[in-house]
Amino acid sequence: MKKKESSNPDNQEKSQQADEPKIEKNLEPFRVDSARKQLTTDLGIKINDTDNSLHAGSRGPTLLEDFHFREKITHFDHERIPERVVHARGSGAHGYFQVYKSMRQYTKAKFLQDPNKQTPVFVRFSTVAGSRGSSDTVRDVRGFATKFYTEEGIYDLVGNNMPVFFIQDAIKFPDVIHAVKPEQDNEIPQAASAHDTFWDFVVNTPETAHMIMWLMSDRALPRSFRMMEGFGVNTYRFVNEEGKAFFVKFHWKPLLGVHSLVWDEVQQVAGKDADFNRRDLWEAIEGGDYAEWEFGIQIISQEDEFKFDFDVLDPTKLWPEELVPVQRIGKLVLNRNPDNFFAETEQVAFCPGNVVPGIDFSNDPLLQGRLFSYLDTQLTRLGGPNFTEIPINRTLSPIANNQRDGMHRMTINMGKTAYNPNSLNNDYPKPGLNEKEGYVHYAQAVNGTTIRERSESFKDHYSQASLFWNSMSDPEKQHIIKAFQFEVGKLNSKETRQKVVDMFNNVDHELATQIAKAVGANPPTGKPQTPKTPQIKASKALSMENSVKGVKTRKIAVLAMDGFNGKEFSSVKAALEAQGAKMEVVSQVLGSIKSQEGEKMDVDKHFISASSVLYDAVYVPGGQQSVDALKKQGYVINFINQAFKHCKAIGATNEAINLLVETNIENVNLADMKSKEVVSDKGVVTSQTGPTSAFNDAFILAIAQHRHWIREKNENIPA
Ligand code: HDD
Repeated sequence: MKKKESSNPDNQEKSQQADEPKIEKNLEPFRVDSARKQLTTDLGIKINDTDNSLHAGSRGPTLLEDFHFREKITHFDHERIPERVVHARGSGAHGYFQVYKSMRQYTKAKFLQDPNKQTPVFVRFSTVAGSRGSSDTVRDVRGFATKFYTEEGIYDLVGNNMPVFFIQDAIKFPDVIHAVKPEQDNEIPQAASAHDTFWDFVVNTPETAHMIMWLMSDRALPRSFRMMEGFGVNTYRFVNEEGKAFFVKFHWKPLLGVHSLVWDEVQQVAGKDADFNRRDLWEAIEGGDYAEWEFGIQIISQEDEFKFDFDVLDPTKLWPEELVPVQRIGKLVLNRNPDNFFAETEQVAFCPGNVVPGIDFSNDPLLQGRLFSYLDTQLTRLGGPNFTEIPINRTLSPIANNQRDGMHRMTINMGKTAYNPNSLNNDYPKPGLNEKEGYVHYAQAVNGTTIRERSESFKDHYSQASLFWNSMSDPEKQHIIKAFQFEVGKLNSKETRQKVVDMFNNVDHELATQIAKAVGANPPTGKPQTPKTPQIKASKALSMENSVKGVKTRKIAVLAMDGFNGKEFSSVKAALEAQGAKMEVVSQVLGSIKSQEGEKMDVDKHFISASSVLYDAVYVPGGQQSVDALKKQGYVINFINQAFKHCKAIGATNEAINLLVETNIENVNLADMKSKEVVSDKGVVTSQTGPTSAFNDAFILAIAQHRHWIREKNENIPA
């Protein structure tokens, strides 16, 4: 049975238009729906009882001849495949990509030529260090891997949500991963970088400095995959029809802006909802709120290769957008959830080496090593060389070659020959049948002696780490300091703690001083390594404060009990939902509550299962009876305290203002709130007479701010 993009019928028309052309062609023959079918074995034998194995007498031994039992257990015993060695935990979705205008100036890649053409894609987001069952909200890099099913074959863009990487040469990848993964003696800690081996590696590997700054920033705690940037990280080449090449870096820019959670919050979310990011993506797509990004490219001509104060081949460096602007050239839309997690999200296999004509590699030594690793690891994970025949990995283009046999081979290759050159089959499949269409590697002049050596131009490890620091807003800087204080504070080795302080003194003296203060280390005394004079001092594009803001798809909890003011609730709900926000009614028990006007309203979550950390904002409608009941609940006081502590918008109307008085929120003008019509102070928005359009507008504006960091100046909230 064909499943629509979303199970919500309202979205189906939109989805069908958006989804052309599909990879249905690949997936449809394999979809099996068991509705109204009798249970059978894998061999098609109909089965009448799957609850009792075959015994010799109802209390006797089980008989080996019970083929249904044997098959069922055997299949179960072999259900697991090895999890990915990194990026084990992931979530995927289908969609399409569409270019805005032809990119023929830079590349001949066909999927980047025609603005009327939609190329199907499958995207997998992931964390890096944790196992498959680990929590979504951990401090980590996020993977952002896109498979384009182009007319010229599969193109994979295997990126992350941070534009740089820990190391410059792929040969160190096993080292950095062994260091960050749980320690080898006790396999502790899960999905966390806050432990001795990781930081031991860091202090011994100065090239990690820039990436560590990103990892300690809130970029490592995304609010949603839908609110995350993506970066190809490595430098690739575009090659146009004339054979001219350009260096290119790839970007994904989320239309909802880039937004993150806060550290205190993510630790709680990990327990309350380990699937927080996965659920967010799934529910958004099911509800018709498709996830959208613009595709960006940065181009440096080959003639300008040496014009910058960084080496364009160094993957620990970004290309500041102020120096090399990002051109937004197309759009990615994710509009369909997978039908089966294992068949699609788990079995999908990406490789940065999968490119189409018009896209080529640079000599970036990290990229070069990646070209080997992905295929290699997939041979083990997916059981041999035929994993490109697994439906999710199959190209939409015709395949003809002499590759044969192997585990799980599905294709029945016809004829006698499986070699070139051949006369028996007129040399088919013929290489170069159509010269124009074949992949031709860029004709790069290569010259050098065999040597294990890092280029001198790769040796400045601190300038861009400082650039990142200098580009942060004050709250972002404070979060980075706190992240270091937490991570380094977890280290058993005092020596490593000191080395972190000394190393990051090269990035910023104040940063290092603040780390030292919290972790029992000596203040940094060493002279910072003098970075080069940077071409720019700060980059606006690096701070999330400058990102797009809005309330679309934001989740707002409504705290209410019997006797709440139904009119007020309806007014706020209508205003917020008109902007695309989602509201959930949270009350003491599930079922329904009655408004003071006598109308029933369904409760979405009860106090036992809902938590402030799972929402973007909270609204409390008036209604004396409801507010009096809420006041008596420690849960409710804690909910509001936490929302306040995590700097989220809080709205209260009419009698509900008195509930705020019972909480520990501080430094907002409660006196004004009790006496004035509409007050909006540090993200707390109130209206004495119930919601008016002025209240609704102010509350929407407060939610759209994402967070009100100014409140962090006060840390005394007991939540
Ligand atoms: Fe990698 C998976 C991204 C460097 C080796 N990598 C993997 C995935 C992403 C990235 C998103 C998950 C794909 C999926 O969802 O299935 N990796 C990156 C980025 C890098 C990077 C952006 C730096 C630019 N990776 C990197 C290096 C190596 C690898 C230097 C090895 C030399 N990566 C792998 C791997 C994985 C992988 C071991 C594990 C599972 C897989 O490939 O299929 O081959």
